Amino acid sequence: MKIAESDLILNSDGSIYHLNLLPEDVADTVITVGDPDRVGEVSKYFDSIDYKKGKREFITHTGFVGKKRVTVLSTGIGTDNIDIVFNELDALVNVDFESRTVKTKLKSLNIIRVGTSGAVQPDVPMGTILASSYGLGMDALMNYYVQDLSPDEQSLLGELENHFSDLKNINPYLTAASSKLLNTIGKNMDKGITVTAPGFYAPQGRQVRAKNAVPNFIGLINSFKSGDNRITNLEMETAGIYALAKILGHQALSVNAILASRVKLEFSKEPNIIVEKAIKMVLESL
Ligand code: R1P
Repeated sequence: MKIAESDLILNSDGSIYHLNLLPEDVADTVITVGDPDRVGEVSKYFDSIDYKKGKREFITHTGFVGKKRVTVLSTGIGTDNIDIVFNELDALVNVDFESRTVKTKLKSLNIIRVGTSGAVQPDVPMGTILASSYGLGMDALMNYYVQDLSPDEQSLLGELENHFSDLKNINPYLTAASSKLLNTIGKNMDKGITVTAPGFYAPQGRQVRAKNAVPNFIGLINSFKSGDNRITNLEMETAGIYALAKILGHQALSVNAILASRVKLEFSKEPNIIVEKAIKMVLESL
């Protein structure tokens, strides 16, 4: 079936609408970062950079780490941006732009987020590099897609829904990490469920001036326990990344540089050093 020009928008040079990339610009291994300035912090470790492209907050560098071709791309903040980045990345590799049809042989990308995050457990200190075993979305993105859960995801989500039943008008969604990437890149990292919030302040339990509708949000999320599963950290992209990657047939892992302890009420004095550590751990494990 032909995909409409209004549904898959291409620029006049044939590149995809927001990412501004051509199909040949995407490597099979993609590192996503939130901050556009972090793209160069990753690609400075590349052995060579083939090109740099970008539009809006979506900056891309593609090059080589040893013999492996790697793309690093910034997503900006939030799952609304993840919707754009993941649909466009997938179209770049799995849609024939000439015929506007889905290719018969689909490609599965390895996608690794290197992002920042706050810990919600007292025994996860600042400086930890944590791989998300699951992404639990508190945002609305997955109300718009059909998701097919594994029995394991279904059962854990049921327990989480019970735990969060007092939260009104929130329809949480859950997706597991790629077990392949969790057991390789995430092998020597701490692990836990990552909560993806639809904002930075009250949606993550922060109180500045506006009054919070959910009292003791951090206590609510860090008190969930099911076997070895507990919620370890909060950020704004992982659940959307895991859910869309799975729907589209890609492997995804979210690696979190823990910059804050939300229980000890502290923020790191050396955030760049922690992010650097996460970048190096990921690049060395590719
Ligand atoms: C908020 O400051 C941003 O930082 C975290 C959150 O997920 C959100 O995007 O990740 P990044 O540092 O990767 O952007």
